[in-house]
Amino acid sequence: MRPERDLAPAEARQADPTATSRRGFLRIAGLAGVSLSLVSAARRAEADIGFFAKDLPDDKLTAMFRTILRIRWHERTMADKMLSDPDYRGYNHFYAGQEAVAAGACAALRNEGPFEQIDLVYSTHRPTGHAIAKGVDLKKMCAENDFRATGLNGGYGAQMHLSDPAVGFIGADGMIGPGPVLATGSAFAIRARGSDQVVVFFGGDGTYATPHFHSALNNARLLDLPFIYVLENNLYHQYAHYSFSCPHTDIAEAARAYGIPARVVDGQDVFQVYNAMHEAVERARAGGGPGFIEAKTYRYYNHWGAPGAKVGELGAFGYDPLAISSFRPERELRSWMQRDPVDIARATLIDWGVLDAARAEAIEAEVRAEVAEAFAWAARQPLCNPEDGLRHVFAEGTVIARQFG
Ligand SMILES: Cc1ncc(C[n+]2csc(CCOP(=O)(O)OP(=O)(O)O)c2C)c(N)n1
Repeated sequence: MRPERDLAPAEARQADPTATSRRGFLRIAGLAGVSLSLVSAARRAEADIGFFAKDLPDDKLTAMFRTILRIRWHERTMADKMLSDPDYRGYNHFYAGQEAVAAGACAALRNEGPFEQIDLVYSTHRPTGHAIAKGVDLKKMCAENDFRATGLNGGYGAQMHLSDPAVGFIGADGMIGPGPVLATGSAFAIRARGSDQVVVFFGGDGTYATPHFHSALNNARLLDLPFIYVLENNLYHQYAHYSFSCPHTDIAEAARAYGIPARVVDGQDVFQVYNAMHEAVERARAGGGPGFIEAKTYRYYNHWGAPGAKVGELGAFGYDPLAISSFRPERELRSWMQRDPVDIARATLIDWGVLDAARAEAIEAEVRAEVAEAFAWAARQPLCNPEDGLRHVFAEGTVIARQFG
């Protein structure tokens, strides 16, 4: 039996004592709504999605746990490097806290095989978790993030432009908006070719207020594309609560308005994410059109970089009314950390008899060693050549426009 878990961070339901302004009030109202919706949405999800994860073999379930850990230790190691190693060039929009979304969603995809058969993922400015879950080479990703010539993209792209088509990770994208339009175009091409691949776009709550969100969903439904929008609602876009730009408590409501089947899931529980994703992938692959999954989640670090973080510690804290790191109450962060995706996955697998505590600990030690080795390998690689930076930006040679050729 799965353990009964407290699905909502209790403190998130309490009023923020520092907030007296109208904006503060709106934020409290939004938080309260989100927490309540988290409870009801999670229960609804387990009740009617179908519980596909329970039928998976042990090694597949364990692989999801391992993916979460790989993302987590990549994040923590990178944060430590940024804070303590003056020779490290890498930067990150940290994904820690959201690991279960990438791990659960990508576990339901086809990730191995020829490019014409694997499922495709379009990512965001916060891509490292999606990349790891889709199966990019960890060493080459670490090298890319540190601008090394042997990195995934020759060291010219770094974190916000990671891409590895070999595993269907079409790539990160620093622009908020266009991603789902590109992904629906890709889904259109796939359907035109008669392939049964599906295309997934990961986007944040901040994508709701862009025209691309609505255009992509409209076209996906209109053309019944094999397209799945995984919306990671981590409550904030950059430094603003999503209630400032979205009238819905569940952004999934907007997808339903376009006629797209939409689920709201607890994004801290990898198996709930997997269940919803499995359902959407099966439907899209069979020609049943698009799907939308809103995963309620939270990020443990600041929007960008590691301000407020300390070496060896998870998360970024500190309340300074004048600093940009004060965009959210510290107690809110701490209450979300009590429902950590690593802890939830581990506890569930132990409860199901898939792992015991010793095996879970051994897996974590293996992952930590693997991540440490990836960063050490990357640090030994040659740097990319800054003079070549523009080489891959413009077409070289003569280009003849088709209509004149
Ligand atoms: C077109 C565009 N406008 C503004 C920005 C600056 N920007 C970077 S991240 C971000 C908010 C993203 O929020 P969300 O999609 O919720 O993702 P999160 O950062 O919360 O994971 C903004 C506005 C941008 N990258 N692109």
